[in-house]
Amino acid sequence: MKLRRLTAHVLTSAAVSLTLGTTAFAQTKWDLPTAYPATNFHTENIAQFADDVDKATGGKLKITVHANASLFKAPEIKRAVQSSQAQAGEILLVNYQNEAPLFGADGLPFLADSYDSSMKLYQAQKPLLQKKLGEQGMSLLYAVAWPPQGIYAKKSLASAADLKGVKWRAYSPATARIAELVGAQPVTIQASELSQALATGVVESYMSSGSTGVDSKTYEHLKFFFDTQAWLPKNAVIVNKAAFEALDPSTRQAVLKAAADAEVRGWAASRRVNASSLETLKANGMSIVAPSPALKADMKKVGDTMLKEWLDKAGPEGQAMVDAYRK
Ligand code: PCA
Repeated sequence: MKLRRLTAHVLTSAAVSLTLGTTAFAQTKWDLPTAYPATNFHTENIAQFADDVDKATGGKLKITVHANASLFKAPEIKRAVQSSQAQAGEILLVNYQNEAPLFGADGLPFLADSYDSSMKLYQAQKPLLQKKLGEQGMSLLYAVAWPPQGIYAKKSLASAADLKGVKWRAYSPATARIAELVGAQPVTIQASELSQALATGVVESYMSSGSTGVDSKTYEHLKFFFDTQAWLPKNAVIVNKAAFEALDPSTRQAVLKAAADAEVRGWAASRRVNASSLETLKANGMSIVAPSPALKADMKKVGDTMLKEWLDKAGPEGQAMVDAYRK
């Protein structure tokens, strides 16, 4: 019995070698779950990354991208990669702030509120992210910022007082904290469930990018976008370290090269999508409004409170990171 199975195995391997014309060919397959729709610029960028890896390795590493939280829900993706249920994955870093404050550094209102400052913050955050993920058996391949975050609302907002009692969608601990600070009612809903929540009236307001407003067709339910440009949270593509180290050196190199390219391409795409998505919202009847000085001042105060709270939790390491960023 044993011998027969072995013979069958040898025959199959031989057949594979013959078909492929090489004895050294071994194909590796990875799953890469993401939480955002296939048409989102992050996901399109990841699809290109997977394609680049496929081409550069001559098909030796095939990465299947699972969009729109179809394989794992957004908050579960990091754990899935850590536990090898998926070899790689895309996570929204700020979702993991309760695990380590470091992950929430790019979710603090007005700490880094432009593409340039956000890239600078990323450079200060990156060594710490690598260290933390490394301790957890993972590695950061690349990260890309979402467009700047503004406030979606049903009615015009003169100041933050107009958000009192409003049903507010949060996607992270920080966006839930904002609700508390302005007196709104937070409910945590990930992007893949946002359209539904808007349609059923569970959500009347939220902060996010123009990109997510377009993905979720928010213009069908809410009429205003206050372009506060408050922060630019990042999606990070991470990999299970053991899975990465199991690759041969040239495949590893191809992954790193494709990741570096994806990072550059992703930041450029984010800037473009920031402009185009606001146009799309407008074309669909939304008012894109510059926040009033009062609303701006209120949100700035929220940001100051949250930075203070964050620094209290993040300790000397967090302070050093903020100092490095502000230098
Ligand atoms: N879109 C994601 C996170 C940040 C963003 O711009 C969301 O709203 O879920």
